[in-house]
Amino acid sequence: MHIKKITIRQMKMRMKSPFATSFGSFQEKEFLVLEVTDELGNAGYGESTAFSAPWYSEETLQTNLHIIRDFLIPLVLNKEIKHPDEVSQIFSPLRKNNMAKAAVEGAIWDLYAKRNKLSLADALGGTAEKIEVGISIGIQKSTEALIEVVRGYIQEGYKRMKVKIKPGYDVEVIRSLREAFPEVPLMADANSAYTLDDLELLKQLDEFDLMMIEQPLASDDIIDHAKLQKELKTPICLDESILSLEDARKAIELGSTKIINVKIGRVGGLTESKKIHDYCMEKGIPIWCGGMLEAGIGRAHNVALTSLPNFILPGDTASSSRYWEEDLITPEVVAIDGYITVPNGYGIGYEPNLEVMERYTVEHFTFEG
Ligand code: OSB
Ligand code: MG
Repeated sequence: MHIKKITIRQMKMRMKSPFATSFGSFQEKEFLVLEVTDELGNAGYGESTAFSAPWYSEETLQTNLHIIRDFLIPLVLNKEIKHPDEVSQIFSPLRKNNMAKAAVEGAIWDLYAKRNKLSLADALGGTAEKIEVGISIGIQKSTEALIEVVRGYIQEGYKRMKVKIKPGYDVEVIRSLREAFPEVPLMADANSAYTLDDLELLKQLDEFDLMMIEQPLASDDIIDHAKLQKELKTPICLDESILSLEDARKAIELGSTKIINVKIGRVGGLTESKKIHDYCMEKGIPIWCGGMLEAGIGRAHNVALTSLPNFILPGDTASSSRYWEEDLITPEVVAIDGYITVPNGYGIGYEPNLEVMERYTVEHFTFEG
């Protein structure tokens, strides 16, 4: 396929309520949507998962805009690409900037699937017809408020509850939740808020039968996580620390992680996600698909990826309505009783709603060969 035209849309959408983590709280979501067009007029879509500030990783909307415009687009525009697996190879001389790379690569995967009349899930080798999803719950004003929020999501049927923790909002909060819901599949995500100095505190979480604790220690660490895992019964799941298949291999070999949260943006795209998937499947490491508060295009990519067989644990991709009054795709993503049906239309299988998209677009940038 010949890449004829690429459009970047800078988007701004307000979430229904603020999302709070150990690194901060926000409600305005700014992100990029990419549209890549081939010589036949097919269009593929990708979403950058970088936030407006470098809270979660060093990438931001502005660094993504810079890297995509000045480095990535020139490498693919007017080029002939046979298969999207080539894209990560083409981008490999450029270090990191994984979310920027994933946004472009994701649009090319969607384009490839549409051109070949395949669903993105089929193009990736996915097999599941529906996927199990859980929900990620930000830090709440009080434990009572959190219990009520969790109760609501259990009633909606979500398959597991993930709650954010931070120092001062951890053991007692989890204890109260466990008392209120003795059976619910429960896990905690610390987003790197602790160090090994907190070992005694983290060990106390072992009594609550958590499915896992996500990224308790530094965002670039795998050494201390290995030390911590030796002291904990609760499995550690790495998120921020895993940027590639090589990172996954090293963390698994060291014993730093027993489960991996795969985020397409964080690892640099769908091809790398698939490699991590295949490696973990071979090693018996369960994985699940994380979320970055995506709008519809990004959610659609997560749904397609999650249809691969080693996505054993429920992911973080909930209904569009979890964050958005209206989403950018038709139909919206809907979880019913904790399941999302993997669409079988071509490409991502959801139609971008250009009228809605236009309303939330702050700026467009178009590149034509
Ligand atoms: O650590 O998984 C995370 C949101 C923003 C940044 C980091 C994370 C999260 C979530 C929410 O947990 C996942 C979602 O609902 O998209
Ligand atoms: Mg996380």
